[in-house]
Amino acid sequence: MVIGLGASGMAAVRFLHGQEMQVSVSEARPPDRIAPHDLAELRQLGAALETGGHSEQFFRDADLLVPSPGVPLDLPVIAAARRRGAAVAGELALAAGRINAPVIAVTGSNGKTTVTSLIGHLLRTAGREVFVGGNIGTPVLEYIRSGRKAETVVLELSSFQLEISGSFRPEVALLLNITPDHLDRHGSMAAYAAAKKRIFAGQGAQDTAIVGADDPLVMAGEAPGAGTVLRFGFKPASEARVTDAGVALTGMIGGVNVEEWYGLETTSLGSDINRLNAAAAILAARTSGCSAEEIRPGLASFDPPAHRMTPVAEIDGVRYVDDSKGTNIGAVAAALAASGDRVILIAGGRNKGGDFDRLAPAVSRHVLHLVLIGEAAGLMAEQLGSLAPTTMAASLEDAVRRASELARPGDTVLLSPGCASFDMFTGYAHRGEVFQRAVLALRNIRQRCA
Ligand code: UMA
Repeated sequence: MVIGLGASGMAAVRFLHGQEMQVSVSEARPPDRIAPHDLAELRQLGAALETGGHSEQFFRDADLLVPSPGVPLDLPVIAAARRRGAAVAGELALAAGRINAPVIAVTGSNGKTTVTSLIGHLLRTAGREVFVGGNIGTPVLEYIRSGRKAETVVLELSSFQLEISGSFRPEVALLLNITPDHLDRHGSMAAYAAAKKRIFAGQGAQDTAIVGADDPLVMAGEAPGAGTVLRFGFKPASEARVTDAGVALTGMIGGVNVEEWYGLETTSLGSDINRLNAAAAILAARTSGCSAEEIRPGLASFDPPAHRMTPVAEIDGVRYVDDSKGTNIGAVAAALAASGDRVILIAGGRNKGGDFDRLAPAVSRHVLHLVLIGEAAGLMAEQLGSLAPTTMAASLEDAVRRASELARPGDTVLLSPGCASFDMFTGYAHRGEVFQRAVLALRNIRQRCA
């Protein structure tokens, strides 16, 4: 019983069908909101389909439930099926033991897309055949089904995927940081951190855990995994120590005693956050057998993913920065710290259970004006409105217009929402594109008027 018919659900249906299982699908959306080609494919595969909700009747004969990552595990139908002995396995549990190459898996509240893409890029630059997917791009089950043979599989993993990852075992597992996110789903920071740390659960003595040494929640509790632990961070004790200009590597890494320097000043990875991301990725690439000579050109040629502190334009001395991927409080705090002390912050969207109060120190220090959008605008105004003048905007385009009217030369207009996008957009990329279009339209108007 596959629950949810998104990217993950469709991949699971195809995979399970290929394993000669009898597959049913239960989906909350009504049929007129499901893509006709998905409905046609289900018919062709002979999969039974329930739409418009999940009923106990439809789940009655299911032996194995495969919830999509976005499906809450406390649904009554899941609890009832569990009570009568049905197993619950997410896409990683299904993939466990079936991936035909060593796996590097990356999780964390922030930076995981950059680190996953960077590891993929470093390995490719070193001449490896790599598959990059998971929470970004192609689901891991599609890779398995394709029959493709990569030399290394690099996966970005979310807490949702890790919560039901069974015996999934990455040879190299990275936990970058843990800051509040998805608390509406996990219920508490302890449960969220425990889900993240499941990335190490299947590891053995031969495997490697790479951890953000500056993050207290990452470092709390038992040593991660059963194998080698490598640390990255600003702390001197880290194997990958981040400095103002780059990353210094020291210690036993990938079975070799290493003392190396990676300069980042002339690369696109020069910011504090990206030097940390680079340190994590360098450790992963080095552990996987790439040499320093192979890694350095990859660092120099890397283009960071879109919508992550992406400069869009400078208009009349005001910088416009797109951080649409900043969907939680930790990401907004980091974006503000990297944006100076004269920021007009556009934030809001669908609240993921975050406590916006935690942004108070960063807002007091960096923000001149708050411009709020989306479902969470009211709550954000309540919790942060006393710290900076606040404007409510009707849409993202309206927010850009209002921010541009408030901004003076030297200011930064930063979109870093601290929320999911789904109340107004199809995803963070859509939100970022709308922001960029609004900024570029503004530039065209100003140029015509000049
Ligand atoms: N649905 C139900 N019942 C429910 C809830 C949802 O039927 O109770 C249905 C929805 O109507 C929809 C489907 O489930 O049709 C959506 O499933 P999904 O939310 O799991 O989305 P997918 O398209 O399958 O994508 C998922 C990940 N989505 C989430 O975790 C929310 C994708 O990560 C991932 O790329 C994909 O699987 C492949 O593994 C996206 C994401 O936003 C990028 N991730 C979060 C993040 O990065 O913060 C964790």
